Amino acid sequence: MKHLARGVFWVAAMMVAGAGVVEAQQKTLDTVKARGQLVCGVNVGLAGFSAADDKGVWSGLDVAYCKAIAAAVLGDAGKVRYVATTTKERFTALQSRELDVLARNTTWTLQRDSQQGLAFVGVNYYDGQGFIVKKSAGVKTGKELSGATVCVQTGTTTELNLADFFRSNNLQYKTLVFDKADEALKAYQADRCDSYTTDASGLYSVRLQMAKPDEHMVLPDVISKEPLGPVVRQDDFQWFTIVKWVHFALINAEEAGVTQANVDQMLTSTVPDIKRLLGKEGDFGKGIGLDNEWAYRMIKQVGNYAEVFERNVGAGSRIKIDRGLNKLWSKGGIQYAPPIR
Ligand SMILES: N[C@@H](CCC(=O)N[C@@H](CS)C(=O)NCC(=O)O)C(=O)O
Repeated sequence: MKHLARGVFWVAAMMVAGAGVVEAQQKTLDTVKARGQLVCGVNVGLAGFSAADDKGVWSGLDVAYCKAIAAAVLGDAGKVRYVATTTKERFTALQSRELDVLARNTTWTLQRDSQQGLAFVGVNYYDGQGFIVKKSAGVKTGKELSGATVCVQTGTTTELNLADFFRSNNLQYKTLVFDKADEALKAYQADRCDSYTTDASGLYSVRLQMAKPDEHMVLPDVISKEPLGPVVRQDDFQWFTIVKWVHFALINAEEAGVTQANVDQMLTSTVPDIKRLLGKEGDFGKGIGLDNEWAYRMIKQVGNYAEVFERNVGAGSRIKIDRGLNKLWSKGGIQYAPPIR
């Protein structure tokens, strides 16, 4: 009897808890829809990833993810409010619900994915940490930086990897730590440090902003894995799934050859993968609380992953980063998305 009573109590408690979970799960989608706008946390300014022009118009690979989510969820890639976040502020801004999603060159690590109430949805850019030095210093590899002073930004994986690299190679070094990237860069350019270190993508991006880019070089060493990707809160599984599948659909669209330019013709495609992607077969939006045209809208308004990459950081951009690891798995890279079915 006692067991039965305990069992009934347990089931009732689970139902209450369950109701709470359902409520929390739907909250972000409902909030975004009611607001009519997605609030997307981005970098304060990292050309190619997220930067605002003099008219306040944002662009970049991470910004394209904000737009893709808005197109999928609200039907309009323009319905985004961008919140510039520094490395230090980014996680608190998301935890305190100031943001719906953080799309900001942020490295997926175990600590961030578990102990901060946050969850990474995937990797929109596979990166690794590098060093930039003045060519005049004659340094050719990371190990030759023994005894160097390195400028680095606080609150980053960069700072931690730097310590690992020098310690594991038994090299002496000093750091100058800054709150903001531009302060660190200024110090490097003013010769207060011998090298500036961050994600390689960041180095290519900031090199272009330097007075004389040709006087600096990125060393060949890649000292860490920096899988960068969008982040949401852990307490909303539905929203997590939506943002995750926005990312997967961008990759699947590239794989299927569906582009911003041909997406309308593709609506009549007989290829099953394309039919499912564009909502012409099946009911795949339903499971994530959307309609079946969510991916069509996203591709129509933003493009597929290749287009987003090339336009912002690849061949069609000023930065001209090689796709490298970010090529599709079928083309020698590691970008891979589960199928829509
Ligand atoms: N991926 C690394 C580094 C990300 C990062 O914030 N990098 C710097 C340098 S590229 C940055 O974006 N700084 C902009 C700022 O906050 O001023 C991480 O997640 O910790």
